[in-house]
Amino acid sequence: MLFAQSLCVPVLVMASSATTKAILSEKKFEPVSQNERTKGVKYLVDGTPNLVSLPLLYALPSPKCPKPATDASIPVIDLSGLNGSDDQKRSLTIKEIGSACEEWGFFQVKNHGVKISLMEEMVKAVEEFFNLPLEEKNKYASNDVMDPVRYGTGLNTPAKHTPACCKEILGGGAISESLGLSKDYIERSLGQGCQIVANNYYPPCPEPDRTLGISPHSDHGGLTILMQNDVDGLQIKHGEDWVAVRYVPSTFVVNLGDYLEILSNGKYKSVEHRGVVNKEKTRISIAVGHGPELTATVAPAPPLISDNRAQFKPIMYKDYMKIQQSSVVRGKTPLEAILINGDDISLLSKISCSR
Ligand SMILES: O=C(O)CCC(=O)C(=O)O
Repeated sequence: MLFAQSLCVPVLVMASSATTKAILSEKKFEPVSQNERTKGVKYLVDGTPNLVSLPLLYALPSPKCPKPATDASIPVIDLSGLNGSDDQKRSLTIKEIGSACEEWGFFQVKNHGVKISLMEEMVKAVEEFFNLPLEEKNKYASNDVMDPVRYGTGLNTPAKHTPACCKEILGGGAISESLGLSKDYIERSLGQGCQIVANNYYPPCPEPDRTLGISPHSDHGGLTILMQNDVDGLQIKHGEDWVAVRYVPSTFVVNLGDYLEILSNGKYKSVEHRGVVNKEKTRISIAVGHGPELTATVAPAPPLISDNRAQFKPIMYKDYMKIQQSSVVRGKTPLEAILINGDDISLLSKISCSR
């Protein structure tokens, strides 16, 4: 089973910014203290049946509030084209994946081989977890990035192994081949691999336009595979626009992380994305990130460096993850920090290198 062996990292995410520039509506809401905040937004929403305004702690300054997203469709790719003996179909599918990686950094996959009933059970299990009493969930509370199971606000944790669906796309060689690399290049570079499962729960929000479920960020790993309940909320950066990714039943959303942007020497993009919330429905998403071993060196693949022009400095994956996971560093700043011609290399000096 694809996700059964994954270590589960329950994550309760709401706006990660605690900015206090906001106007409250007529019903004055009690200010939420940092201590209350650690109980999470579900606790807040469950305990306040008539919540009509957003607590200040969660409100973003207006330039950061989400504007309506552009409606465009990211490619939906039929993975059945990678199986079987039809070489033409296979190379067409690889081409489609390559174009999606280059143009969008995101795509959706259908006919991925994972049972729909299993996907539904996963979402249900996450919902059941979040419906547990706070004391139960708090047994998993931790701020240590390396803990195998963690519950809290905006967390990620590594575990070994690269499951089947990811192997189908990575190990099946489609992305390696689309880059002109040998079929097993990326799989070999991942070694034993490192997997992170983030289970996100976004309760309904009385003022969705004044906050975000999850702030803009790119992922640090190779590929992230995301499933969700039938509630929209994911948005991705495309050029200057935020584009809404519409829920397509039975599909996974796949996106490239920084590791693949670096390995491809910038040809493929690890695209910023964010989660918006809505007034009516709870949204659940399960993001499974796959990266290399923690001690792997992340660097452009030598066959993709022409004229000695590597775009990124090599860095140990573990160290990269540490910067990326820092709560103050958002968006694509961590990747920019290792750009060879980038302006800001100051972040690198802040990394405590564990070699
Ligand atoms: O909920 C989503 O759609 C996005 C989740 C995400 O980006 C993450 O967990 O890192």
